[in-house]
Amino acid sequence: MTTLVIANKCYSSWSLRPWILMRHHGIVFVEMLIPLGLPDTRERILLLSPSGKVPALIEDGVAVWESLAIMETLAERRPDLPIWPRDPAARAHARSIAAEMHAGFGALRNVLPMNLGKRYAHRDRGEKLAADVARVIALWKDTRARFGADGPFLFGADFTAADAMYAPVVTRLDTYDWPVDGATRAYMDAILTLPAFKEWLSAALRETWIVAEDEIDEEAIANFRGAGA
Ligand SMILES: N[C@@H](CCC(=O)N[C@@H](CS)C(=O)NCC(=O)O)C(=O)O
Repeated sequence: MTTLVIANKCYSSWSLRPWILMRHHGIVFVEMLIPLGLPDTRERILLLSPSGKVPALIEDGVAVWESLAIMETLAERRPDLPIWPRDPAARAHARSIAAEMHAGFGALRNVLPMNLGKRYAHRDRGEKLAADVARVIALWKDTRARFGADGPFLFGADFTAADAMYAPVVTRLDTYDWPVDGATRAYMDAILTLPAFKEWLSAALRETWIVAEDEIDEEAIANFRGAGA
């Protein structure tokens, strides 16, 4: 049996990464959602994930935590699926950009928390954030130019672990109305219209939990919660 432990779909960007990869590739799993910010949240997560963080994958009694480790384990156990690109140079590049996301982009993650329920007007939110966003957009363009000719994703036709790693960034640029060029928008739309993403979003918008630390102190220009998708 395969279980994926996740947190709130509206806010948990790390949970979205393996979830969308697994759903897109048709990996059958049981989803266990532990809401963030409740009195028993930490205790419940610790029963399943030694780090006290989600996501965690539990397969045949073995727990794997950290989103990147989960994706590597899924790829190793299901070599038939194109979780990483088949071509060695593309695969090395995919691993590098996935690790870059996993380890970095602190300003992007702190200043623009994932919040699928709201939309905010674009404004200047600091140089560090602007530098992180510029790097992400440059990295997407470079990857697509080198490896993405045969489809809409970073490595072309297949939605890979690298796309899954950056899916929450796509939502952030959308939520915070970041002005982007047409090619970047086309990549974002490929992610935002993916059936697996639409399924996650629809569930996120039906959630009723509010996680205060992921709600920025600013008037939203749209609130989608409660409406479904
Ligand atoms: N580096 C970890 C980050 C995981 C993480 O920070 N998860 C958050 C939810 S998005 C969490 O579990 N928080 C638990 C809590 O705040 O109690 C990964 O890649 O999985």
